[in-house]
This record gives sequence, structure tokens and C-alpha cells, in this order.
Amino acid sequence: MGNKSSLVLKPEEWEEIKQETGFTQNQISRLYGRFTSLDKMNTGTLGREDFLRIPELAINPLGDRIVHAFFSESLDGTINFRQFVRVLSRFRRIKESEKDKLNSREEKLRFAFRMYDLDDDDKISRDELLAVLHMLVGVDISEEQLASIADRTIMEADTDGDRLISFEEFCATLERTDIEEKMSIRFLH
Ligand SMILES: [Ca+2]
Ligand SMILES: [Ca+2]
Repeated sequence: MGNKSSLVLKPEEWEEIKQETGFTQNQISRLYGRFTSLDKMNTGTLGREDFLRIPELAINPLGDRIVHAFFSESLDGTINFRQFVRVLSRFRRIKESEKDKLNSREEKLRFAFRMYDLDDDDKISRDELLAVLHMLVGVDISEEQLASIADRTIMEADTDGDRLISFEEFCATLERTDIEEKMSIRFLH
């Protein structure tokens, strides 16, 4: 009752979300439960601080970047249930039959790219790469080694010579890596 009634989805909205994300009704129900339990203030939307309560994100070294990517499509710094499900759907594993859904390789790459692109200018700079490398590797690697990894990565990926990695260059670099495996997070279990 109360505020939460405004959150209840209409039957056609369920259908649209299922179509769009490939989640089953059961999965969407569970995510809905998750959403409402994260929505402590019953506003029907989540802010960044709500996301950091998701344990999988809290312990992920890239958690902060993932949260940033979640909100990259949000204009007011909050996301509603539908946006929440759309973003989570990018972490689903891809089945052969659903390459066009939101969890397609392209969407996952886009999402990963946004994690690195801290200032949202659609290019990854050396500084941005270094900042993310810092988060990923912790303290065991020296500043110099990190800088040389960043330099080498830029050199290998940058085909047009602007010292920045565009989305196209990013995709070409990751062509051989198993991004689907790396970007599949078990939110649902
Ligand atoms: Ca950038
Ligand atoms: Ca470039």
C-alpha cells in the first residue's frame, strides 16, 4: 500500500520488459523484490547510494564504475525499476537465440567502455585507464608498471593516433577476449 502501489507494473509493462530484456516473469519478480528492498525511502527510484548496498557491487573492485555506468542514462541521478532491469539485463549470459537483446556483446562492450570513460566524452584517455587500473590491481604493482601497462594498452588500441581509445578501438582490442564471461555477474542467484 501507500507509495509502493505506484510501482506496480501494468500487465503490458511486464510484457515489454520481458521482450526487451529476455528475463522471465519469475526473474523480473525477484528483481522487483530486490528493487523495492533497495528502495528504502519508497520513492520508486534508486540513487547511487542504494546501489552500493548490492553486495556483488560492494565487493567488486569495479563496483563504483559499474554504478557510474548504471546512471549514465539517467538525467536526474536516479533510476526507476524499468531502467534498473534494463541495465541488469546486460549482465545476463547470451543465448544463441537472443543476440539482439540488451545483453548482446555490443551492449556489454558499451557498458564496459563507459566504466573506463570517467568523464563521458566517448574516449578513454591514459589517465582514465590508469585510474581504472588502480582500482583493479590494488597495491601490488608499482606506479611505473601501471603507467607502462596504460601506455602499452593505449599504443596497441589506438589506431588513429590521437592517444585516446574510441569505442571502435576499444571493441577491436577486446575482439578476442571473452567479454561475455567477464561481464556476466550472478545477480539472480
Ligand atoms: Ca574520457
Ligand atoms: Ca584513438
